[in-house]
Parts: sequence; structure tokens; C-alpha cells
Amino acid sequence: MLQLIGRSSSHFTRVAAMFAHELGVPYELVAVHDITSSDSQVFAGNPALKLPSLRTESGLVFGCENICRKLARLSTRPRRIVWPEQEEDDEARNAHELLWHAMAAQVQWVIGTMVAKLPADNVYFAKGRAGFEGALQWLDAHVEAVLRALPPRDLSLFEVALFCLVEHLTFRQSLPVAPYPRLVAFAQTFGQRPSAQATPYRFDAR
Ligand SMILES: N[C@@H](CCC(=O)N[C@@H](CS)C(=O)NCC(=O)O)C(=O)O
Repeated sequence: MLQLIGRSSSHFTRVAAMFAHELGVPYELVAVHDITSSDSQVFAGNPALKLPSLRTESGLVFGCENICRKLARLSTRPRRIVWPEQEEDDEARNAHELLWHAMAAQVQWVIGTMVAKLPADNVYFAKGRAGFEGALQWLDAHVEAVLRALPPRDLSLFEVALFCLVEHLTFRQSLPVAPYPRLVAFAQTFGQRPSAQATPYRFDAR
């Protein structure tokens, strides 16, 4: 059984979990409870002290995109998956860049202001938040065109990650989603997939 080391409350973990569901790869979630720890063993040996990681027979795979690619290799289910490198136009590539940025900005905001309780008006967080909102505004304005241009597929990393990000904004109450109606509409539709229904955000019990 594969072990997904992460948290049910983490958007990066959920991307990997949704890929596992979509690809029919069974896994066991091993919850990381203390994300403030500086002990890499708490993160199953990830030296960057980050999650998620995937433990397989052959070792550890760090990071959600790596994990998704590994799951695709392990899956016996034929699925047409669109990876970032298959999206060649500038708009789609910019969308990926801003999506990864927004996901990282969400981590910065949550860890900095909610977990570490540092002042949100510090320039580090104020600028981080402005860039976070800017990325979301851009994604909201371009999402429909980017989705239309995606190649025929069963699954894309872009859509799964975008869905996980948008739902996480509300789950962690970091930013209001009302200014991003196209992202909300996308998430409502994408959220009907069984893989989304099977992986709702929640805080893992200790
Ligand atoms: N590059 C990593 C980023 C993962 C990441 O930032 N995970 C967050 C949780 S959603 C984390 O580990 N936060 C703990 C921290 O930043 O200290 C990936 O793609 O998986």
C-alpha cells in the first residue's frame, strides 16, 4: 500500500489524493500533525520540511506534481492526462505559473498569519497578499480561455490544482472568493467529480 504523507486540510496534498482517486491507485494517508516542526522525520524524511510526500516500494517522492506523475506511472487505468508541458501557448503557461504562485502564497499567508500569528500588515504579508489577489484576478479573467484551449483529456494537473486552490480559500478563510466568480463556477462544476467528493478538506484527528 502506498503511503501519502500529508494532511487532509492541505491543498497540495489534495491534488495528489485526487489524482490517486482518478487513477484508481489505492493509498493510505499518513497525517502530519505538527507542520511547525523542524524535525524532518515528522515530514517522513522530507528535508525541506514540507508535505506531501509519497512512500512507494522504491522510496520517497517529494512534492505534489512529482507524486501525480508517479501515480500516473503506477496506475493501470488508461487515462489521458494533460501535464503542464503539453500546454504550449503563453496564456496557458502563465496560468500554470500563477496557479503555483497562488498555491504557495496561500501557504505563506496561512502559515505566517494564522499558524505563526505574525502581523498581517507586515510588508512581507501585505505584499504577499497583494500578489496572491493579483494572481487570482488574472486566473479569474483567463480561466475560461485556458480551459477551452486544453487538449482532449480525462484529467489535467491544471484543473485539479485550480480546484484544490479555490476550495481551500474558503476552507481556510484566507480570502473571500466573491471577487472571482469564474473560478467559483469552475470549482462548483469540477467539485462534482467523485475524486473531489472523496477528498473533502478536514483537519485530521490526532
Ligand atoms: N513544492 C511543494 C509545496 C508544498 C507545500 O507548500 N505544502 C505546505 C502544506 S499545503 C507545507 O508543507 N507547509 C508547511 C510549511 O510551509 O512550513 C509541493 O508542490 O508539494
